[in-house]
Amino acid sequence: MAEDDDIERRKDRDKLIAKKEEWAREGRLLTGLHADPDRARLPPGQRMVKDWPVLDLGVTPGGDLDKWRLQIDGLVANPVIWQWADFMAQPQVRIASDIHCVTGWSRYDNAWDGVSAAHILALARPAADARHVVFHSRDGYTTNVRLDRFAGDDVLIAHSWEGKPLASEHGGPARVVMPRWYFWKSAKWVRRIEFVAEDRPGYWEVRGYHNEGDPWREERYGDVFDALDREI
Ligand SMILES: Nc1nc2c(c(=O)[nH]1)N[C@H]1C(S)=C(S)[C@@H](COP(=O)(O)O)O[C@H]1N2
Ligand SMILES: [Mo]
Repeated sequence: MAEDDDIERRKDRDKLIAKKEEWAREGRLLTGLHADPDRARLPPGQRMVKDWPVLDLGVTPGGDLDKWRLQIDGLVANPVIWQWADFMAQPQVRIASDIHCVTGWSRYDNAWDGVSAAHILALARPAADARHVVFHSRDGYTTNVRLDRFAGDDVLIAHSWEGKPLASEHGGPARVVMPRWYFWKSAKWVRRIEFVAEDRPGYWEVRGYHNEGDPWREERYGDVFDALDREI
């Protein structure tokens, strides 16, 4: 029955979330080593994989391109709402980068196609008091990054991977890619990019993950567990 499936799925999801929170409390995978991203391609405590694992909250939003919108708003001079064709009509970039997931796997050499953060910033023009960015996704997920980090030259909203449309399980039709940070900062199924003055910790950031998420500094987990009580 569909309802039973729903309950099962919710149980699996709650179990996964509880497991990740437990790892955060235990400091799982922490080696205590800090590395230099310019020298060590593989961050401390990571292992390379060849496949591409799927990690999310167990909900895969539908990929109906007619209904797809990307809203870019908040503290910007020029708010934007793109339909799919508008998004695809923007200047396109191809960027290859590595993925580093906080659960311990890294995947090298992923070729992404999409619209660069630099283009989005030039178009939307964040106000002087905009300091942070919040990504909102179709599954209810959110994650936060600093504006100067969103402005990194390796950041894009990707619609393709290895020259093919991004699979829906990996965030297609379009997701954020911010490869310099643990992959939980790369919001799948992004629907809104909001520019804000004050930082606003996202889904995992209020559940024990680090607020910044630098893999080479092993910023896996934060230590603010009262944040769990905070609303998301
Ligand atoms: N919308 C959304 N984005 C998300 C997530 C999610 O649950 N929902 N999970 C994050 C986490 S924890 C990781 S590791 C990566 C996983 O991306 P992948 O499934 O394509 O490997 O997506 C990130 N972006
Ligand atoms: Mo993750």
